[in-house]
Amino acid sequence: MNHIAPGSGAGTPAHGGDFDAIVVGAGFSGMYLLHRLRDQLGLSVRVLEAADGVGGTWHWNRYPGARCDSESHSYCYYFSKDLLEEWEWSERYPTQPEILRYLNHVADRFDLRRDIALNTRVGSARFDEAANLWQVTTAEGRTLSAPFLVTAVGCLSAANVPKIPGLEDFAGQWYHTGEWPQEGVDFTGKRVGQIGTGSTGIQAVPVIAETAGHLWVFQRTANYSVPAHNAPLSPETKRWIREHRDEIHRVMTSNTNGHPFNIEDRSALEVSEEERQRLYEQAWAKGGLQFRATFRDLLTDKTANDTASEFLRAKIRSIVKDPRTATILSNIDHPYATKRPPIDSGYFEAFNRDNVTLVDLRAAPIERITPRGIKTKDAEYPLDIIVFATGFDALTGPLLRIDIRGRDGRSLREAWEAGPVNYLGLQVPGFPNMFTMTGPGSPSVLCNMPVAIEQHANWIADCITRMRAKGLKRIEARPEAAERWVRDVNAAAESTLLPEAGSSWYLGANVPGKPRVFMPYAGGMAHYRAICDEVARKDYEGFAVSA
Ligand code: N01
Repeated sequence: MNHIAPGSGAGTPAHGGDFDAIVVGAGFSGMYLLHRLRDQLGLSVRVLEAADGVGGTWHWNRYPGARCDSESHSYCYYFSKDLLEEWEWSERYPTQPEILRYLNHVADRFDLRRDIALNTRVGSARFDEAANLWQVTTAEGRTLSAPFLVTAVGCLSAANVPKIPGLEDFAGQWYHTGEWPQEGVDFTGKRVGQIGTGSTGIQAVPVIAETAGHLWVFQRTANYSVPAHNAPLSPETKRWIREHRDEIHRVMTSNTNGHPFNIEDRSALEVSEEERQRLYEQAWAKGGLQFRATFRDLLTDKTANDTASEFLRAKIRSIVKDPRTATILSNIDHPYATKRPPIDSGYFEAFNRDNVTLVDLRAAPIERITPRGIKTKDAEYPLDIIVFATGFDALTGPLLRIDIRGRDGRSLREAWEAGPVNYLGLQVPGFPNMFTMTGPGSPSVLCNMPVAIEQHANWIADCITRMRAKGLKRIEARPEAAERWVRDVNAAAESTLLPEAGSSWYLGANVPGKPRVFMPYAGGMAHYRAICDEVARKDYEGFAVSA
């Protein structure tokens, strides 16, 4: 079946476009939005997906050790009770293959595939003002149209391969973790160099080390990590989760970060040193992202944060046996959790293996890649495989690699030259009827993603429903509302310690030339949800809605 063909099963819509809505991306966001718009609103929808399968992030990120940092019972859709009942997660933190199986199950269960065009990369999208239609053109040059365009392109989907001179001459193989080959990579006995020690690199190191002949980890910025303590879910835990679903969902949708735990309402500075250490030890033993919920002020008070940062540095020094390696790993230049905090399964322990060596790029930066390997200021490391765990052009990257043009042909790239101007992270002035799911200006990556995704999809679907009920055809963020929102996004970030991590991808600092703007909304998911609901209740205040 030609999934790209207009109007399959729905007839030609009255507005003259091929579909009522075009959605870009078939990950968590695009799939749920398709279900909402098609099955609950009765719209004709086409989802365009560059990959040869559904799953978005989880289709591409197949690197060794890839698993989610959100606990499995919270990293899933909650919109369908039946779906919740019939799917059982096997481990505390789900692996990439298990999440991908889940998303494929969702695609089948809700019969989504018939409206998803795979292997279809969107090259450009242009708003035709006279027709009130988005004209979306694929990389192969086919054009489809619809009054509504929704980008569900993910926050971390544009791989960032640093431009290190000489890569093209490297005689071995190289891979970026976010574009991992489906057939996998055999590291057995190989000399492997991994660049990058973010969440991804920290997951990959212990697994690559198991089979590699030798693994050199090239570290530019040292990072904190808390053990995941991953384990199979026991029958009792599974039962507990089943019996407490409503409560879990209530917690996830009423707190700051969308996780199934609340931040403790106590300051790190109001307890004794002994009590603080006891609480940190307890949190360390429990493991996971919950560590940062030990005290309410870890992200707002530097002195409070110092207590956590120092606890974690001491843990690194206690795990890593070689004192020099321990020093380099624990010499961390930013407060804990101001960069996305990783969780791990044996990361620091891996440096106690004979076949793992840490390379300190602060002391001797990479100069170039040679045909044989990586050359730093001090030495050349001969390698068979280079793994780039170097992150993404986050949040704006996936949108800007599409040539999106709004009214008067103005490009999104131009509109965002100084940073991602938007209103509620949902719309950009000058780009009518285009919604951005979990993009800059929304809690997105600061939240457990499925929670942020369901909130955005529901808000967008409700908005379209109300517009149709009133015979309204166009919605566009007002420039002054966007200006205010950008100020609010900046103020929210500045009321935390988050901007203190100078090289963070939250700030776009990891991509040379990218404007330095704190991109996600740090005011908390529950607060953000309340703002979005209030805007809708006030007849979409801040948007120009017209017939
Ligand atoms: O990417 P990152 P990531 N030379 O940008 C280094 C999500 N995620 O893929 O810090 C040398 O965090 C860079 O060094 P520095 C999660 O939200 C989720 O690890 O820039 N090094 C850094 O060490 C996460 O935050 C899960 O100095 C270079 C690393 O590469 C986000 O994805 C799992 C370099 C990049 O770290 C991104 O994580 C994994 C260069 N030229 C990831 N360029 C879940 O569990 C970059 N680096 C859901």
